[in-house]
Amino acid sequence: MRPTAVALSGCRERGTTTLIPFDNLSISLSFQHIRTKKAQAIPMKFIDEAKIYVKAGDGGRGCVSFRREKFVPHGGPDGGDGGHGGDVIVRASLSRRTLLDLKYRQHHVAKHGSHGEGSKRTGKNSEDVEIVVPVGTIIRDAETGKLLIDLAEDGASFIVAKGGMGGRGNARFATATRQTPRFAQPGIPGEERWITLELKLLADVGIVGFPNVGKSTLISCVSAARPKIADYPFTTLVPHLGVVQYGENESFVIADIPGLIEGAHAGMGMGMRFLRHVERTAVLLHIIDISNESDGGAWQDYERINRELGLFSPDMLNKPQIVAIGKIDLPTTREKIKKEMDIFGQRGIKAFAFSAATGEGVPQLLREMIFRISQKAAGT
Ligand SMILES: Nc1nc2c(ncn2[C@@H]2O[C@H](COP(=O)(O)OP(=O)(O)OP(=O)(O)O)[C@@H](O)[C@H]2O)c(=O)[nH]1
Ligand SMILES: [Mg+2]
Repeated sequence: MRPTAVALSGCRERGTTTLIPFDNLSISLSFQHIRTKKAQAIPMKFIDEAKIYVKAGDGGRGCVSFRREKFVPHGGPDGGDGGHGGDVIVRASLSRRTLLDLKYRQHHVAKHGSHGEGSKRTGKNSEDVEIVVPVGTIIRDAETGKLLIDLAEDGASFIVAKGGMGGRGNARFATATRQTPRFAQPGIPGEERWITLELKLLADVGIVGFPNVGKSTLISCVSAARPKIADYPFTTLVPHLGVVQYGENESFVIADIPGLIEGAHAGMGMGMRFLRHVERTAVLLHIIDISNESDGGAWQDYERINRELGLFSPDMLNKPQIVAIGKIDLPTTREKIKKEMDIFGQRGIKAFAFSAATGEGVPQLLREMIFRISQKAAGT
């Protein structure tokens, strides 16, 4: 097969472009200078939980009316029906990234249907109220905790409060034996409830690891995502998604979340709050940094992070996990890399080695991610 040139979007400004053979694909990677300065941009507030009140509109009242016209005897009942109350609908859209809007606007109330009128005029139906949320939002009834819907696709929508039907007017109740009904139906009240919304980002690969290991550097090298990168822990404070493009028109989504530390399950560091964003990924990419002399070794780090993952949810440990030791451009890492990788090998785990700074090992890592995603999709 003819090699295909693949531009991995994102490798950034002032970078040099290199072509790296990737089996029968060649991936064009541009390697940026690793940024050590503090990023200037202030990230948008990332809100991934919200509780809101929704109330649909009541149906309009049916009308009691009788036709009264000059020279028209026996006019009869002509009260029209009430209009429908508006629904409250939640719709998922790729245009939203967080639930921030809902943090500031808690009440979402649709209008009531108009009342019916004489001359059999039906009341006007009210418009629905639409709440737009990011794709990956899960909605529950706040009182019972019951799952209402998982809006996992762009454009998916769900009625969280159904508008009431309009009441029937007296014209509807006329029969041969009851020619002058002096009653009509009231409108049905619209549904109301409190709901909770929880965002769980949808990505194929989720990056986990201790702070400062180079998670954000990798995602910014292989995708257009631009998380803050700096030489101190907890640089990343909110999750970031990046789209990695490969092949003709194929892509997968990779998520960078804030670093974990030992005791995260008990709230240490950033805690486990953001782990839910990699809960639904097909594959975990576990990045380990051994460049620090004082560290206890890659295996120890690997076990510590996995312990935290398991404490968050045992399911996390059932996910395919790719182990990758980063920063192999650094002499301290180079010295130890073979020994460290052997330790994984002896335990039956294939560890990868890469440098997001020079690009060494990145294509192999990407190939493994693509392979594991496809394996998961095929259910193997
Ligand atoms: N030499 C070298 N340095 C790297 C490499 N990858 C990342 N770094 C540096 O390591 C530091 C941490 O990188 P980040 O990408 O911010 O690490 P992180 O894992 O996202 O950190 P947190 O967001 O704090 O969890 C930065 O100073 C990077 O420049 C690499 O491959 N080689
Ligand atoms: Mg980071």
